[in-house]
Amino acid sequence: MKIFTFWRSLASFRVRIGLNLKGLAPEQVFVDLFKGQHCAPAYLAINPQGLLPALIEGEGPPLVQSLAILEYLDETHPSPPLLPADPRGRARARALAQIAAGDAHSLVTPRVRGYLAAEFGVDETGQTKWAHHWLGLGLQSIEEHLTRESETGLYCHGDTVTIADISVVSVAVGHQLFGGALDAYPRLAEIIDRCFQLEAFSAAHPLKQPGAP
Ligand SMILES: N[C@@H](CCC(=O)N[C@@H](CS)C(=O)NCC(=O)O)C(=O)O
Repeated sequence: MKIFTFWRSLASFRVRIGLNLKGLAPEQVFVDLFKGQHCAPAYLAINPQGLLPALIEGEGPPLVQSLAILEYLDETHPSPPLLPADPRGRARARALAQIAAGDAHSLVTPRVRGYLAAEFGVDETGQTKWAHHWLGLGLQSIEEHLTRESETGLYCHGDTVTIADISVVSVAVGHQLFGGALDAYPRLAEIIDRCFQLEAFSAAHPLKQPGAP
């Protein structure tokens, strides 16, 4: 198994957590987003979308999209499960994961910020403001779900880690990397702290990866 990853990639961070939880340690290939290596033909041959991460395992095309990869890992390595046992629970965990990974994270990736700069002249301060806005909106809606819904437990859904925690942690850390704080989201912050008590989460943190400042 081989993962294409980069320290600053939040989507790769999600997959690193999943791999750690499953006790898997694939070979890592580092693709430097800051040097544009994800746009080079060698990486586009792996993932035509030019986004990290990608996972190669066995036969078939590389696996892409962090949430799809996490679900693949969960199906192929069922213990510990990353999804609740019941359909309603799975829908809730997936929804929280998508608010974070889809609706929030997707709006602050390098290609989006690069387009804002190139097409609309948005400087770094403006880009950071943009990131705080969209990540903050995502975190705020997750906080509302966590506080209103009795399904929230020690973690985002019940008392065991699910893909919801993995996704929410990735976006909360992304917010911090943009200089944001989590004080406005106390329930979420408490769950993030609990997650980072687990080695699978703490070892996967972007700032602990090779190449991180
Ligand atoms: N929805 C995708 C997002 C993938 C993604 O945007 N990856 C970022 C790094 S976190 C990337 O490679 N960005 C390159 C760019 O924006 O140019 C996933 O969850 O895998």
